Amino acid sequence: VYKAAVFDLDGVITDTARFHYLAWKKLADELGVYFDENINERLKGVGRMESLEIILEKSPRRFSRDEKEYLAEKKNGYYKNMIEKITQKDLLPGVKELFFALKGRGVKIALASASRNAPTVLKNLGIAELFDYVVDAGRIKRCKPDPEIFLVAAENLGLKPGECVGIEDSAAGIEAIKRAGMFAVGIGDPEILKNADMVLRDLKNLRAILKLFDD
Ligand code: G16
Ligand code: MG
Repeated sequence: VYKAAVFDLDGVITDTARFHYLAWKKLADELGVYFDENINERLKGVGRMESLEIILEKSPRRFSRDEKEYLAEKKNGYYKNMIEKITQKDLLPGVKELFFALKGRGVKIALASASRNAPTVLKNLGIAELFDYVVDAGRIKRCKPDPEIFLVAAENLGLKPGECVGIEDSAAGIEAIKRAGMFAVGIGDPEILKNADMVLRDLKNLRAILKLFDD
């Protein structure tokens, strides 16, 4: 029987991908580098610097380490301005209901997001206090699909990975959950999330998820 739910942020709890896209797009336009929604798909769940590397693949110019740091910081500034406007209304359907149902069952809730801005986003969504543990993305060395972030979440909850359910919207995230040894719930397209143990369109299907914690 599972004792904790470990959530991804972007694409599961709220749609910050839209803001990441707009912030990267603004930077890419300034650099005169081609960037579109398809390239953006590759950035999901991937860290800030790794994302910048993917964007710069389309540039003929080479950038020094310092220039890259500067560009990543610039994008983060745009992103931070955008997430200031996030409120409760930006919670994806079913999230709040699921959190309260989990709390009612004594199930622990953790966050495994690659975003260093995750604490600000949780605060603005009004759900920060519902988490038992939020992984500090700045301390994670290897990004998803590496299992590190999920293993750190389990360890800090004082649980074995096998006692946790991981919830993700990206293929890399599902791979990370499986490699950590957790039960993987995919949210979104069953085709993209075929390695998950269970796939749901969204979190509105409370019963399917809660069943994992009731049995
Ligand atoms: C999120 C996004 C990624 C983003 C990463 C780092 O991961 O999906 O696109 O690059 O965080 O974000 P930041 O620049 O704010 O540190 P996740 O794990 O929440 O899906
Ligand atoms: Mg995600």
